[in-house]
Amino acid sequence: MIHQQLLDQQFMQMALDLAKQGLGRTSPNPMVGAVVAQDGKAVGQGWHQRAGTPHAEVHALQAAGDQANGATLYVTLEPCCHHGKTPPCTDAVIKAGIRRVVVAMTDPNPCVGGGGIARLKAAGVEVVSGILAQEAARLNEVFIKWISTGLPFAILKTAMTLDGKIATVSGRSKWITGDAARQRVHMLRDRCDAILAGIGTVLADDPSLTTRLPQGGKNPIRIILDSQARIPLDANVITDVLAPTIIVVGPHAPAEKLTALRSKGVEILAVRCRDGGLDLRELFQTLGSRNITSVLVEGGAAVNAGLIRENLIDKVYWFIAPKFFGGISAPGPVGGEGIAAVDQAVALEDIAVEAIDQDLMITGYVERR
Ligand code: AOF
Ligand code: ZN
Repeated sequence: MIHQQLLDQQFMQMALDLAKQGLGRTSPNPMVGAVVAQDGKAVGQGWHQRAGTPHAEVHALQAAGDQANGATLYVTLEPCCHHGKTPPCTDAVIKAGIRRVVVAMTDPNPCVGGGGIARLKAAGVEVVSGILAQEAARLNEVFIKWISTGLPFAILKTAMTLDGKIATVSGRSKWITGDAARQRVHMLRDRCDAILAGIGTVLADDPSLTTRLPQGGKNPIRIILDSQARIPLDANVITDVLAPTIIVVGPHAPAEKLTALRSKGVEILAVRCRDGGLDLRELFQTLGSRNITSVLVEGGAAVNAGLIRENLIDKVYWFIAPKFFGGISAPGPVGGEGIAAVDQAVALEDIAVEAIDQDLMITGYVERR
């Protein structure tokens, strides 16, 4: 029995490692890995490579061929039982003669939601669920948030000096952290569907917000919060056409400017205003409904504060460089009005700290209250 459990964990770990090969490429689908095992040996492996293509189970079953008959299938997410862009995996599993299915977690997609497991059991397949469930949920934190709330999973990234500044008193910020830390940010950009910044950042830095890694990478959709449409027509995010750009404006943005922006090929997304700023929740709902499952926020102090206040941030990547900028008026990473009482603080959990050359990277999840 113990032996069986260890074996199950081992194969599930293999399936999780396979799933990770899809990192940043499966949106809006989850990353899924699968292993077909016969007599304690892996005879077929697969992972979901991108949305619209076969699911992990199908690849693994194909690789196993006849050896799938009577075998155990390990899969990091419950096999689907619905007709989406591809047919139900449960049918393929049953047809291949799989005798036992081990899943890490049920599929939070309401189209599936336990139905896949039920379907397998009804067909006489033995099903074990919950092996390495935590690891599987962490791997698909983006998919789980998006499919169950309709909102994108938002990662707030900031780089500050040891004295808590994201720019000098004259507004300069290139660069705060070193090369290796900045490369980590490009890895994040590569796997997020979208990147979001405020107009203040665009006016100050004219960033391109693209992914620059030695091996290339995928550029996220660029989203600029610009309620008055102040963005210059020659800003990099408008002229470089390296990725789609969406300018988010309020109801009072000047119509002529919007026409000029549209003629440059960027999309204008108008949202309501609330509490003196753009309605960020409405924006996030719209992004989610367009299959944007993850957003990397590289905002300035105001954007960061607004998203934190609206409880829209899920995870943070906080880079700290061992230097001081000083200056009372030099900005910190989170602006806004702040809070009065210490017990109102937005807290983080599951903290990890990593040293990257001379810089520190702190990651954590926003504690839901
Ligand atoms: C699996 N294995 O490898 C994946 C699954 O449109 P479709 O047909 O690709 O279905 C997408 C949904 O299927 C997705 O939202 C999730 O619920 C499930 N994804 N399921 O069993 C896979 N990628
Ligand atoms: Zn499937």
